[in-house]
Amino acid sequence: MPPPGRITFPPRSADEFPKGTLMKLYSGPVSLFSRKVEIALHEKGLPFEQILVPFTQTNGYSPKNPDVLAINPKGQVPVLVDGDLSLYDSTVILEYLEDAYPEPALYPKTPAERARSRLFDVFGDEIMLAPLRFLMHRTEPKPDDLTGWEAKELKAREAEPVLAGHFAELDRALQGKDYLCGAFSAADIAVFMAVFWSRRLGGPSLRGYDALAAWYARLSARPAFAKVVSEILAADAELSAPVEEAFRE
Ligand SMILES: N[C@@H](CCC(=O)N[C@@H](CS)C(=O)NCC(=O)O)C(=O)O
Repeated sequence: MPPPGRITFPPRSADEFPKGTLMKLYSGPVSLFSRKVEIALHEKGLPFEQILVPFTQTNGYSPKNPDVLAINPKGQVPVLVDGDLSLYDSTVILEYLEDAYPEPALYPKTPAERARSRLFDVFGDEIMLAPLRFLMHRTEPKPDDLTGWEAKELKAREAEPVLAGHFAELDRALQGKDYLCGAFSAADIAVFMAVFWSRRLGGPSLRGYDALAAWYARLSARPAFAKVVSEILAADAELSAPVEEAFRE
């Protein structure tokens, strides 16, 4: 086992896991929540079998994978199968991974710090997701009749300053810090995904948010993040419409 906090990438060999005990992750090629779990698995050095469910920008997650439907009443990915345990919801999965495979730790040690880390998870997954949803049409093919598209763009333009406000809050939280909750933690994974998704969808620039930009670069350089980001960008090149202001400077 590596010492706590150490990056264990590339993952431990699948041979270390007896036949049939390798975890399975049902994931989506451009699923924010599935990719969040993949980063956690890579950070923990845990090998897994990745099962990418069908997804297109025109039909979404259809047809649904039958295993996902059987395990998750919401029919959503990510779904993790570890032995006889089947789980859904990225946050539940991250907390299980921490309990079952504690090293390297992805949550702080004290109850207060652990709770703060979980609040950042909510901030990324729910608070930032609310305005982000208004940008999601941008990876879909533009229809011939642009009326509906233009209406969505009006909403997106209203959501962008909300996201910029969240960037400002994060920038304040990161003043003088390398990570959101002391050492690197699950908080950084969840919030990174929301910031990355915002940039991927042509959301606000990081200019002027120096602490946030430095944190974003610091995480992007971690092998686990770099691997997952490159997989998402490769999936976008195949599946998604190009977004005009993606990753704007
Ligand atoms: N709160 C859930 C959200 C999962 C979620 O929204 N998954 C999306 C992909 S990112 C999905 O499967 N959508 C298909 C659907 O809702 O039918 C989590 O954290 O796992």
